[in-house]
Amino acid sequence: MSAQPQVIRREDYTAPAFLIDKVELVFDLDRDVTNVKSRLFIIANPVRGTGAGNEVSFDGEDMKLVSIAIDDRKLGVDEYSVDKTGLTFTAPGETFVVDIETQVSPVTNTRLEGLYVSQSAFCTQCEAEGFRRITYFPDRPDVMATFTVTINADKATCPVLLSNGNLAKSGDLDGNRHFAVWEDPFPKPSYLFALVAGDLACVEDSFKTVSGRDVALRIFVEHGNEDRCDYAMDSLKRSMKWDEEVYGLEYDLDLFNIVAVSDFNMGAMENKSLNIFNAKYILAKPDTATDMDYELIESIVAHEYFHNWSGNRVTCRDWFQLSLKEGLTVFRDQEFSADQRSRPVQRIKDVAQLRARQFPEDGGPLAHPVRPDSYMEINNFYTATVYEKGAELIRMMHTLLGADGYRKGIDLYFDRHDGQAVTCDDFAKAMEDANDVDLTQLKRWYSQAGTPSLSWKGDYDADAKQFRLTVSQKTAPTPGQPDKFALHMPIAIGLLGKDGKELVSRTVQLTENEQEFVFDNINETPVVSFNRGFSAPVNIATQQPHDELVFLMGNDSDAFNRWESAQKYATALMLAAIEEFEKNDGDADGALGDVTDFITAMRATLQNDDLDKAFRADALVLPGEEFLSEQRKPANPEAIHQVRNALRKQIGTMLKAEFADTYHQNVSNAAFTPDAQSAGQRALRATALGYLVASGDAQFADLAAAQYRNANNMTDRMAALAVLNHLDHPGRAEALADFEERFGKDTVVMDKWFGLQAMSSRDDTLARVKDLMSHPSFTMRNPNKVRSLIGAFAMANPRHFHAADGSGYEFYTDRLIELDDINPQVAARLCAPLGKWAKYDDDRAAKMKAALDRVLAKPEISRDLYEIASKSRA
Ligand code: 0A1
Ligand code: ZN
Repeated sequence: MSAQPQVIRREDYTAPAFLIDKVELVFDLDRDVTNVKSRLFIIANPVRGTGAGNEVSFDGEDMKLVSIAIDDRKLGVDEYSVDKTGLTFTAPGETFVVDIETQVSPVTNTRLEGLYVSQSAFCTQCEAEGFRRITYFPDRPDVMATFTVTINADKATCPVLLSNGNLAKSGDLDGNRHFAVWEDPFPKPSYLFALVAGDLACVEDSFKTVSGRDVALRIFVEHGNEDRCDYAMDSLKRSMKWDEEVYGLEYDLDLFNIVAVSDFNMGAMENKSLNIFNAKYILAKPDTATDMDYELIESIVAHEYFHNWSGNRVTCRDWFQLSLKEGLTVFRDQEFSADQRSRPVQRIKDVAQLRARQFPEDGGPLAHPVRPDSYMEINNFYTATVYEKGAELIRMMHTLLGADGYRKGIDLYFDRHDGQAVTCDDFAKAMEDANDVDLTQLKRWYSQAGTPSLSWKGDYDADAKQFRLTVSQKTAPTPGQPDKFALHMPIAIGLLGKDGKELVSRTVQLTENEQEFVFDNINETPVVSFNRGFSAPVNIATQQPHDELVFLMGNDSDAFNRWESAQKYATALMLAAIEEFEKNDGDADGALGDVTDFITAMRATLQNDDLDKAFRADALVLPGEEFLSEQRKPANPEAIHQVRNALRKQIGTMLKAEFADTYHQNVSNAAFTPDAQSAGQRALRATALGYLVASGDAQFADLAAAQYRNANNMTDRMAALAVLNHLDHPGRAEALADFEERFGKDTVVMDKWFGLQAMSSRDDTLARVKDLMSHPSFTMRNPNKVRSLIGAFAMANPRHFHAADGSGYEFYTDRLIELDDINPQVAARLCAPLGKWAKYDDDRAAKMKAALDRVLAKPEISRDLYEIASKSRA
């Protein structure tokens, strides 16, 4: 990068000057030089009044222009201009045909945007702006066209040729080549274009839609992985059915293809009728995938499928509207999972994820609204804010309008906008019009960044039998937004009597900075269960007394708040102890003091057979080190690590007998099934094992080693290895060696092995991570490998990443600089942890800032990494 990248602003949006009716593409596939011919049927955009003499401007990067012709006349070099970002020429009229021939090099494409090679197959990734790396084109989502795609390729290495839509024709060509022609009848933006060609195995099934059409379902994987597609296929069929039942949305083509590839920047991609997946979110069988993997597969398969309507049939006008499709689709996949599994457990997971990923983003230098106002590189805005906070916004609309009102709004949205590229305002307008409501204030969630903090105070008037609840909200300034407005948020409230009976369950609408809510006919001082189900995505500043938290842990009818009360209690204990630890110079046990009451409450949860096992497993997990760091300023990673471990040790010691019972009672001899109930049983047993080992009693480390050896599924195997991972026990080395031997050839499974070692709290971790970089299975070119070894070290090993001598930062910075030349998108995503410098002590902050300076000084830094590093440094 030479000059500073240009900032793109939402307010500068203008409609495209020219539209494209039809695109015809012909690919001559070759690993080194692929030839792409593109024929574009262009029409002036009536809203712009363009025509002859106006400039036509196409995006294009990193390719060779072979020729351009207009209406079958080849242009001379003085009739167009081409530079590093695109191609311009003058329109001959209001409608015309352009032929463009380009050449690209798939095998050297390490950015994995555009057309590239993964293992031996060709594949594409075009969201957000990858299509411009294939051919010159108005690469923006509000230009929608029908595509006809011809693929010519070598028959032996590419027997499978796929693109969007329906297969129209196929046949042989000279020179051992063959071709296929695909036609997609639905107009789509270029970001939804996809092509795959390679020697892939296919697993087939079918689905009958509600109106009786048969849809062929195919999953393409590398040969040898055919037996790992069952769960993805089953998830796909359940998603199709759920969308018909809950949203009234039916699939619209006769074919739905999924391809799993090993090299992929993100989780998966919703290309029309040809979803491309990171293989890790498709492949699963009991001895290679954990329960968590199964869960993720189910939700990501659903997410991509749901995009067929929320994203593809109705898409985004511009990339500032990204949450229009992503927030809505995340909400849809969360609700799907809640319906397939346990609703409270799903909500707990979603909230834990929001807190771990989105809240820190919203409170740091990269904070941005759900609908951002500007960007340098759009790839940097596929964030937890756009996705997960965006989903919370939709969830609040759902809460406000009720299930029926929400559905009316959804129906109107799809009726009104089918086939269009629209905005978040259009979505909200459909919700308003269908329900005759005004969502002006709720819409502020689209534009205002930062996590609101709520405080509340209860006041009981025994004479009037009235309970008054005063609630106030405040949002701290974020970069570029010093002043904040009051937001509208639904707050679900429960009031409980002393005997645990629910006196009131009501959702109030908070719209003011401070507001009072009055509850009548209350006969006793109630205990407040606030923000049930996390009805608003906020922080709660008010600390409830410990005895009330214990009461809620045992009595709240809202399962989410039972969990939440345990988290709050544990957080309060640990934060107090961390402060004490810093004063008493490192005695974590002394700092914790007497934690018997808390542990007694944990015992009650553990032994409450009325609660499902998955819930109990979650409720027994202490808030993580990253979460605790967020609550402390400066955060002391060593203190946090020691205190949390000390509390785990005390829980393990005090509840040793109970955990041992739980462990032994939950052995299952049945064959592995991935259903939620069996998974819950395994999770509870794993939690018990974790605490038993944390007690420090050596027999339990032996137990973990035995569990590893005897495991007949990956979930139990990983649970054992996860606890052994931090120990000096000989079982650790044995298990790691065994794992490598068993799964060494399996790239998806080996990611777990790399990740574990990067997350170990052992003293030799950094040295080990450095060694592992030269392991034959490791490569900086594979994003999964980079994330599991390098990313996990920074994001899931605060103790070593933040080592006081700066060794963690130094190692990490070297990797970011190295990676930027290979894959800028992934490098930029990994840069965020260095941006948290303001949370740490002066010494660490100085080292982190120096690391960012070093990143910024890199010659030829990418736009992606520059944006994140410069904003983080500010
Ligand atoms: N739209 C996809 C995610 C995705 C986004 C960007 C990508 O490359 C920059 C790739 C995939 C989804 O939400 O699943
Ligand atoms: Zn998505």
